[in-house]
Amino acid sequence: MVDNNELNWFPGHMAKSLKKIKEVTRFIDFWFEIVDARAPVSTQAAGVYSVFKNKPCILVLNRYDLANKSETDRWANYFSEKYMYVLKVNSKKNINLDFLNSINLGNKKKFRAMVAGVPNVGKSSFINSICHLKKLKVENRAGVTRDLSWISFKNLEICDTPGILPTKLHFPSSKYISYLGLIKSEILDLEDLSLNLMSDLYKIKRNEAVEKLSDFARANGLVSKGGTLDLERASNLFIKKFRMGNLGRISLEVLD
Ligand SMILES: Nc1nc2c(ncn2[C@@H]2O[C@H](COP(=O)(O)OP(=O)(O)OP(=O)(O)O)[C@@H](O)[C@H]2O)c(=O)[nH]1
Ligand SMILES: [Mg+2]
Repeated sequence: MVDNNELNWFPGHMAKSLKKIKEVTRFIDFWFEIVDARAPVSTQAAGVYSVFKNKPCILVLNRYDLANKSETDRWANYFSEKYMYVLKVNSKKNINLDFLNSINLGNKKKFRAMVAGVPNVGKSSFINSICHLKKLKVENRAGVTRDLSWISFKNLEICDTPGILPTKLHFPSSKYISYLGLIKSEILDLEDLSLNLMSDLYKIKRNEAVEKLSDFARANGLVSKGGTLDLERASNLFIKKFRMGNLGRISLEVLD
């Protein structure tokens, strides 16, 4: 539900998955925390932190291809003190596992790792890309992976997990998670979301955003037979363009 800038989407499968993740953590050597490079703080998997206790963590700044380059470099530098390793990746392309050689993981011959993060952030894509296969189901909507599943590749056994959100998302994380499509779209008012997104991206007031959305509808031929502008379709298209990077490489969260 959307309420005073707070979002609440914690369906039963998330609670169940969190329990299962907790049961498996003692078997793993380290975990990958996947965040969206465009809002790396708001997309941290706050809800799952505690279950990993003190397990070493590699932070994955995913969708680097959609985020501002220099802002992401600054974030990587910022996080490098807090994490065992920080990766900037585009999980739609294959990723070389050589980075593991530069991390001190002890003398084990095989490692077990787990991937965790909020829904739709690219967890399954990341595993597919480091294992150079397309085994795990990937789709552009929140809630695709519903259970834990293990994949073996070289000296790594890696576990994919369903996306988990905190039980309550507060502002501004709720806003960024919505902009990025990391929550079930059915609970969002997309017209309102597109106007807020326009206000934020172009630093304009709400009434100016309403004008801009109308201009956008006109420019994209989104006019109904009677001649009225189809603002619903315009909102959907604007949000889609932003999420796919068609408006450029944009970071929502930047370091001061
Ligand atoms: N441009 C771009 N798209 C990505 C990247 N990583 C993932 N995607 C896309 O993001 C969408 C979601 O990817 P998934 O791997 O299914 O995300 P997930 O975190 O496993 O999602 P759930 O299982 O629903 O929690 C898909 O359309 C992917 O193609 C990336 O680095 N760059
Ligand atoms: Mg998945």
